Amino acid sequence: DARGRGRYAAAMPALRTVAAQLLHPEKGILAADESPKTFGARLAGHPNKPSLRQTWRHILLTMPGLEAHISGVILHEETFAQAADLAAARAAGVLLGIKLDNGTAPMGPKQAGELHTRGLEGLASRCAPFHTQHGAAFAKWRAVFRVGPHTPSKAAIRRNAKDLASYAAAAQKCGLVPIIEPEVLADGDHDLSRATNASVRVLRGVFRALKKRGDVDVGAVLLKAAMVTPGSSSAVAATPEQVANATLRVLLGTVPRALPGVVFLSGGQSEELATTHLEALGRLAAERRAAGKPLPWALSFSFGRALQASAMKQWLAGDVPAAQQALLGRAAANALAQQGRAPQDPAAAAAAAAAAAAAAAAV
Ligand code: 5MM
Repeated sequence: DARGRGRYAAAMPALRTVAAQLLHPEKGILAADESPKTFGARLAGHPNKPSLRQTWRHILLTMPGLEAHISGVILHEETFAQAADLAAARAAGVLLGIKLDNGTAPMGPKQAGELHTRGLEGLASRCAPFHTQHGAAFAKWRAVFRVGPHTPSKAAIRRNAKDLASYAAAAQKCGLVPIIEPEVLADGDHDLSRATNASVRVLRGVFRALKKRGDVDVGAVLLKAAMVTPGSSSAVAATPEQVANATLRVLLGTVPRALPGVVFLSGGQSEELATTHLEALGRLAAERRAAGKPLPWALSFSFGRALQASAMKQWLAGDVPAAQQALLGRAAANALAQQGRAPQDPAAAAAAAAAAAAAAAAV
């Protein structure tokens, strides 16, 4: 009813407060919004049944201790049918996010191989109930860009940037903090400088489109970005320091100071490598702070695969407590990494052990 619908809206803090909550210095965002197809690709041959996806999301949302290092969970629309699980996460203080994009489609013959993101049609009315009826606090929209000799093209950047900005405006009007995710893919054999160049062009386009609209509060938007790395099949590797330096240079040259935070996706990196890269970024941020030149925005993580991979493996092998410990362990390690602290630190190791013990005691 109308009173029920208004309840969450009235209880929900202002958008900038939600953004700050998501950017808690010791927490990050869990991306558990895989579409059914993507989820199937993670199942190592297990049949991709809705009940299986439901069980996994139940495990995630009701995990004891999740809130220690997870500020919010991004969910696919199908999980919003799991009212009790959503309520459990909310009660633990974990914010809920809704993936509002409807996946990608080809741009057209002139931009062969390039994609745009679907879902703008009817978005204004589609997004409202997630906030008013289900208590979602934030949203996500992902666009993808392939790096190649002629891509990302100007047309692909223009189209996706404009659509990301339209989505951001619609989400804020619905009472949701928009996470904009213009993902520069790691697929390919390009080097670090080509990745840098593509990332700069994409992010410039996105923030230009947001500015041009004029109706988006950038102070209540989060950027979900790929770390700037050589392509996953590149012959030349980069050190974590090179990745962190390139990533930070790109962000400093493109992201407005008013934006509260940048959260990184893992983009197919292993759990360990994603954490190592995040730690190098955290160290650079800490060095700048110590030198009196702090970054204008918070840095955090919004990993999908790099938080869930080991945990899913344990779950599929039938060991739910081990799955919980794996996920909480990754979250704890990344929470330290974003502050530039290594899990090998004695204090860090103690914190991770305590988290694992708490998880074991709770199951
Ligand atoms: C978790 O997967 C998200 C949804 O992907 P599809 O729409 O392709 O099913 C995806 O947007 C994800 O949040 C990001 O790619 C980050 O995940 P990774 O695994 O790269 O950290």
